[in-house]
Amino acid sequence: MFPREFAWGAATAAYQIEGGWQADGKGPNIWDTFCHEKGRVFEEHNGDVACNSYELWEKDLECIQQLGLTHYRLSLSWARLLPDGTTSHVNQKGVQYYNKVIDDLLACNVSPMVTLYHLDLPQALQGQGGWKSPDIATLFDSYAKFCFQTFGDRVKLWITINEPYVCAKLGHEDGIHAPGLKEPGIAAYLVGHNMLRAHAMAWHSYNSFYRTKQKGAVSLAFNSDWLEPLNAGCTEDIAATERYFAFTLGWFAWPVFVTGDYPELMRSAIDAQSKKTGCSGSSRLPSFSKDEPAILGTADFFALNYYTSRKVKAGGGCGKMCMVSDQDAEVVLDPSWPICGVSWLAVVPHGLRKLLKYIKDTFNNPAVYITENGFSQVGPLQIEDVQRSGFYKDTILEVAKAIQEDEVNVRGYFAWSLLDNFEWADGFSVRFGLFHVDFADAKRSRTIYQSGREYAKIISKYKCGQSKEKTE
Ligand code: GBH
Repeated sequence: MFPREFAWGAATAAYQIEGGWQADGKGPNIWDTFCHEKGRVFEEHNGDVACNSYELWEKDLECIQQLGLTHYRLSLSWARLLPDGTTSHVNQKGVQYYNKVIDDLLACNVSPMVTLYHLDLPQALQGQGGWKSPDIATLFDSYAKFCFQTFGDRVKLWITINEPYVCAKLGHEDGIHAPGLKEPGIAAYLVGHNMLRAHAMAWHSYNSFYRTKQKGAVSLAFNSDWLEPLNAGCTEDIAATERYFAFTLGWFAWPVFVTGDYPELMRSAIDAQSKKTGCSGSSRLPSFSKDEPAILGTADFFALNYYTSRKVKAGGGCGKMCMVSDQDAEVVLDPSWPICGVSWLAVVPHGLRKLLKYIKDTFNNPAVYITENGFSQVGPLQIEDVQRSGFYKDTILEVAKAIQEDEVNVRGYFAWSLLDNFEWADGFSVRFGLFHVDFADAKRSRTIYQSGREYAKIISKYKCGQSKEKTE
């Protein structure tokens, strides 16, 4: 049912779990700063301690083993390794921490997938303009080379940047993520552009200097919803859906997988809008320079974070869950797709299968890792989280169908998340873990949810292609 080498994983991110925000020479990052400002995050929560994985890594490893994972996706804290963001000073304590994590995983037969950047820019680099500054690309490239050099003998799966869309839009347009900028229609495009440049440089560095020896694979992780026109027969809704795809997944996946440049729909809309509103004739969407490393072909696999599905309706302007002002489409929630947990997450397992097929057809049948997928609980805590258990069962069945019936080349599935953790602007009020974490307890004790037991069952059933149907 699943290929023999299929990766069964769970994912986390440094700022969301580690804590130790000032431990052993770590530098501050933009989430440290953001959370310490009043009114940014739910009830002024912060990641100062979080799950305290910086001190409690061994507890995380026990959770990983209890689930029977073959892979674990973690992210590195840039400022823990390079406190001011540059390689002029390396924090050896940070190197030791990640060395131990990686070595412990391998000793337990678990392969690490390592993300270099999951929203936590060193504060010192934000002071120099952060992702809005073109210089960030070479700074990121140096950091990436440092990581390949230091950990690449053991890490074979790399994600450069997690969800450039989220960083660009939520951090620089909506201001609900760090660094909290609200510069609609301008900053997000600049940031997205520099993230693509940074990613491409890092991929080329790996390709030129490390690939032959280390034999790993490098990509970047896109977030995408599955999108359908509200009225299947309505041409305007169909066009609005295409625009919506272009302005979200296409914004980043098109340059990397299809043309080396932005989707035409995005380019033409932003160019036209820029002209109309002044901007001295130049487009708010930057152009790639021919003198820099090419963007096209800079992904060795397709990494997808999937959470939810949406119906799209034409011409509504922009709602809360919609892209930059240039996009012009309205998203509606289909009442048959229930919202559970957080307000943005309609639970639609079959949307994942459809999205996988769309990716196969649109991006030339790449190898795909589902690098995040999950569903949260809010409010009264349920350790016996029946609904979430069912969600994992249903979703993994959809992945199986995508592989078997649609012949999508899916290589792995990572549940978000191993642990309840710091859920960005929602603080600790939203729980995505397979393990419950008691944030009132100094020991941050971890307890498996029913959904965690369910996932462990699924893994043991399918691991190593040993499903009963196939082997007997
Ligand atoms: C992932 O993003 C992140 O990679 C991960 O760190 C995070 O913990 C996980 O999701 C769960 O949230 O509030 O209406 O503006 C998923 C993509 C895009 C989903 C932005 C939430 C916010 C919608 N996210 N979206 S709204």
